[in-house]
Amino acid sequence: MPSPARWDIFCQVIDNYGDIGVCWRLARQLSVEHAIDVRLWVDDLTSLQPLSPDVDIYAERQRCSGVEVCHWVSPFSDQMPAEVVIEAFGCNLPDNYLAAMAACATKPVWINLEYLSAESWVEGCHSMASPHPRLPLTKYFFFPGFTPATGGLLREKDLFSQRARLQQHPGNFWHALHLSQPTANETVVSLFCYDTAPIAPLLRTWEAAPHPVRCLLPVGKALPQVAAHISRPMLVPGDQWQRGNLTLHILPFLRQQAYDELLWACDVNFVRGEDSFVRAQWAAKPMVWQIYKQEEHAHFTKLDAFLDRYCAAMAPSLASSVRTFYHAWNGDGSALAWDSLIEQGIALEQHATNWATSMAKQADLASNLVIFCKNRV
Ligand code: TRH
Repeated sequence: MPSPARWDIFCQVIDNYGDIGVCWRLARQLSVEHAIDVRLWVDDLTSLQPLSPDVDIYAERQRCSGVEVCHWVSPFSDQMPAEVVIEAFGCNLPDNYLAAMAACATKPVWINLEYLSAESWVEGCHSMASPHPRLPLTKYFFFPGFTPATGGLLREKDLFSQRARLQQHPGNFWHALHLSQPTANETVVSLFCYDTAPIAPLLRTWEAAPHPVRCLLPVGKALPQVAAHISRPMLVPGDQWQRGNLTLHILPFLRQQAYDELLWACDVNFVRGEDSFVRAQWAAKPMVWQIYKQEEHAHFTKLDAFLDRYCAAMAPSLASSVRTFYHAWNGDGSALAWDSLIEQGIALEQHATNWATSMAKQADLASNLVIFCKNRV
């Protein structure tokens, strides 16, 4: 049985960049690596444009990076459904599209792509079927995850070779950002976080750090707090500031591939949400994750589920430093023990490499999806 060649991905942007970040990455990979004809239906083109500046926010339909990007508007025009339909993160498909799916002689494979979690229940729910209550359609739940019993993680085929190329010759990267190449005694950190993070305590910690810290901050939610901390009315890309051992550089929001390069070029990456969190793991560098907040502190269970997996193979003192730092960063920042983390930098970096290598032994999410759908046609 040949693999289905036409896929529709539906993405509703709830907030921030994670929903579209995941869908855009998946769409491109399906097109480039699996020769699939992908239509990406997105309800908010302005969220996609920063990740991919060639996107025209006014175009109803356009081709970008091999993907047909379609503006998902309401009412939704009648469309011939694709062979595979991905509903990202439980966004509801338009009624007329669903009816058209039900009317197909060969029913499309219908997938609900879920959010990433390291919790163990994910394995039991991955690939579960849910028949539609009225229509002759079945939806399958597809869970990304960290074990072979899940859908895996998004990872492009040539990711590690691209990473190695940049790390061997980082000069062009720094030059493109109009920054000098870091010196050996500097710790270069990228910072991507929500405005709920204890940003001021972290900046104070770095100001008082025993070694120089160069913090690279792409514009975003953290900016007002950083500006307040350094008593500036506002900050824009290109701005630079220095106090104690901290030097801060404000970067523009980078297109998605360039953000990967930033992660590869830094010594430590502060990431958030879902997609940057996964990319930091593939960067194989020490990282700190700010999890997306959920009601009733449900995100702490998710955070600990990840830490349990991530820290399992660490020496106890390193595991304890990592856990303490993650909890402080996701809490009030009162125990941001940067020095103790960085003192174990070599072990932390080795661990990050081992983790990326072991995760990459599993099939990637796009390949898993392709096989899953092929088996259900
Ligand atoms: O933006 P996020 O916080 O996204 C989300 C959403 O809030 C979503 O609703 C929530 O459920 C989910 O998190 C868990 O973080 P995330 O997932 O890391 O997405 C950010 C994207 O932005 C990612 O694809 C990387 C990209 N990015 C760039 O392309 N350039 C940049 O300069 C930066 C800082 C990020």
